[in-house]
Amino acid sequence: MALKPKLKAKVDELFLCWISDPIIQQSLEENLRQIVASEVITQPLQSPRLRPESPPHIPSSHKLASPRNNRQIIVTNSLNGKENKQTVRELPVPRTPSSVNIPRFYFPTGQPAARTETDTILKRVQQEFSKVEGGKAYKHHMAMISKACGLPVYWKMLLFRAAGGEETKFITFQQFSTMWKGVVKENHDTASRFVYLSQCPTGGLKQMTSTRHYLMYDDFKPLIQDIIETHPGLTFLLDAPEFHSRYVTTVISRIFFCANRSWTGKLTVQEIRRSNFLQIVDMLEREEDINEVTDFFSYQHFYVIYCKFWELDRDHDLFIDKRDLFRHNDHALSMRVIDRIFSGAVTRGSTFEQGKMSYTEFVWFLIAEEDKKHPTSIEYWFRCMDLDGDGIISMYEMEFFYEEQVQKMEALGIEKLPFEDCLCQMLDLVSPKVKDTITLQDLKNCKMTDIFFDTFFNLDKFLDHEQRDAFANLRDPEMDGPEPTDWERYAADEYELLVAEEGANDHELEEM
Ligand SMILES: [Ca+2]
Ligand SMILES: [Ca+2]
Repeated sequence: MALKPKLKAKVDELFLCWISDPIIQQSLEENLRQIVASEVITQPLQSPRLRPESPPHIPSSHKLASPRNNRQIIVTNSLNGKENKQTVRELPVPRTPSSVNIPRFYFPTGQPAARTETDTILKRVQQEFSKVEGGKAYKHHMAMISKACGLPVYWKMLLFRAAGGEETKFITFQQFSTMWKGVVKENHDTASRFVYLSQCPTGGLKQMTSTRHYLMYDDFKPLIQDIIETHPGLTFLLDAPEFHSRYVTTVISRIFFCANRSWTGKLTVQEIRRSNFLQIVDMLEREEDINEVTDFFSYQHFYVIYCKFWELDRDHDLFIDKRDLFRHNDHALSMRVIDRIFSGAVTRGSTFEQGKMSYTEFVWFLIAEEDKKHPTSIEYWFRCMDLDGDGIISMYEMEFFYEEQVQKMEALGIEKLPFEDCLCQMLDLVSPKVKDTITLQDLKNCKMTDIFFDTFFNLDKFLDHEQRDAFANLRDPEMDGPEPTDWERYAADEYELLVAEEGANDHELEEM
């Protein structure tokens, strides 16, 4: 068979190498001499591979055990062809890090508790059930059962529903025990138990077909409705059921604004763990004045948000359009930024409706507008200003928004600052890592994002910042307590104004 060209070249090369070997040449010369002299060839040619200095071949009858193989191997005895079982000396396995016993350290649903903990809890709960008539616990018994579980009082509705109480109107210890064992089986910390319980269908855990590691808006409704119905600070709201769903929506929107840092509309166990939400739910049972709970639940905050929306939503269909929003705060916002808000830059998914802003979206808008230092607000306005979505606010984008501010200042006869000067001031304020381009991180590192954003789209506040004495707000944290956020300050001021307005209206009516 003809050799393939490449192979032939290799054989030629090897042959040349072999024939150039001085020992081979010497041997060949000697053999040639012997042939010519008709002598017996005494030194047959040897393959260089069989020269004594080459390592010996392993006899084919001896197979080496794999170093990883600790089993007995079968060695064939080449002499009699019989198989002999022979134990090959096991190679010692070096101690690798993987064989060291590292305790488990990643617990996405929390660290499992000892079995005895569940038994202790169930024993305590059983005692509570023994106190109620017929062993039947109704809604109003659930606070003490929640406490017996070592949980905050306002988890009571979640426990009641999960045990199937929504359908039967009461629960027994047996129902509770089955439910609780199901909860603690896979969920070992407070946040994961909260998420598990909150997504429970009306019929209870026994009807749950699949579980999620996140919560959606509606999952919070039973908890907040129960807070309306049982918190001492909200008793006055019981007589106004038409506002219940507005209050619920407001609280849920605020929870998502603060805690859903991924903007997905799915509040994960991790996000809940990182937020202060569960601590606030815990705090509710110790604070009778709901307005002191400024995170999420304050009635005054709800009142301000809802009144602000009501003023803009003239036909009261719970949606506002661009023109409505333009009227907010006496046309303080620029049309260009309003266009961006309505473009879907800050609301996406199934809730987005072209040209319309829902009440939920308004809650986000108002908090972002009044608290421009909050991380979610910074992201909100960054999304609005990053027109091309490339992750940076460029000079072009800043100029685009500033243009409208200049037009407004001209119309009002106010002395305007040229864009170049404004740009210098803003770059000084933010001091971005890379010259002339502002990233989201740059803004998050900056302590004065309110000034930055107001410069580009809220003329009233921009002029306010210009005139404000930098030292006017200096305060003594030891004397005045923790500083309220911009949002808390705004909500408190607006609430007073709204109440004063209402008082004046009542007075007018009385005089008529
Ligand atoms: Ca409307
Ligand atoms: Ca951009």
